[in-house]
Amino acid sequence: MTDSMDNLLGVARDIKSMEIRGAALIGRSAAQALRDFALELNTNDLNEFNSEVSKAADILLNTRPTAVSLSNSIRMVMRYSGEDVETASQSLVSNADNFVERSLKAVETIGKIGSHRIRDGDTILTHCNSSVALSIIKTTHQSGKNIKVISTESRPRYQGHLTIGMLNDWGINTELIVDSAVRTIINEVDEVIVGADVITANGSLVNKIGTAQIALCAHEARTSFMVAAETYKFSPETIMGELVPIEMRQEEEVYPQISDLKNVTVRNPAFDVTPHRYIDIICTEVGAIPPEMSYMIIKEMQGWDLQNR
Ligand code: RI2
Repeated sequence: MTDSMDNLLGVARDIKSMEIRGAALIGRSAAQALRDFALELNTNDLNEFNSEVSKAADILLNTRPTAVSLSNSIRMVMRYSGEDVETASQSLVSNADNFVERSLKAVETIGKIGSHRIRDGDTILTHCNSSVALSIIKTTHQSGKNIKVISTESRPRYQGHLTIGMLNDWGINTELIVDSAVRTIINEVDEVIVGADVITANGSLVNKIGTAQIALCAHEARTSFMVAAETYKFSPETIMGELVPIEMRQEEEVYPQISDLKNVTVRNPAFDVTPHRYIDIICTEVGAIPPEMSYMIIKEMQGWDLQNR
């Protein structure tokens, strides 16, 4: 196997095992892996270049089925063109670099936009470990507002532990709770802020398992529910009526000794769906929008052309 394929398979493995995780980082890592793969390809034959690159794209696409950041990032990188290998490769590299730059800038912009909605003295509840939701929280803290964050553990992978480590390093007053304590504490919360793996055409949210229960609690308690999502987290496929596949992960993530129990199985969906009516606002890099505007974001930001599918 060539070195370039070896490196790409390494990134694909890390995405699958969640060494590389978080929807934004998954998208950027896939774009960079495809870029490096193309640069290392040793061929002057454009047909061979195209076929190798598209094989590599498929390998990356098959790592995690839910996160649309992965397919959107790969789609953007694969819109390269060129008369020969050199120009095709340059075009692909520039697409990948643009995606990474656009993603990093979007995370920063969403941090600023979202922070305007948070008041001095607010308590924020967050779930899992979303770099984009945390960008809002960090920006708010840096703007001098005094905030407190409550973070769930986010079983079974405990991404909440990553979140509290980051909040601690930024000097933010933080409290950790078990996932099932959300209803107990919801009346102390001013706003829930979560990230997104996918936003559908009707404005519903696919995010870490447990998000939908939190949204239901927030709705009942009249607590504001904000989603932090770059425009490449919106799913063009859902305009065509496609359902978002929910990744089912291994039983052992939930109960390592499951093989000892012959009559028991574990169901381990990684994500759930929060209906749009429980979402107050989605903070994107092009502004804070009501979920009902998601269709427009898909049409305008991603140049989605229904005729050319
Ligand atoms: P950012 C994560 O998925 C979580 O569901 C998180 O809310 C979402 O990605 C977005 O993360 P996983 O990779 O893109 O932990 O905001 O399964 O960093």
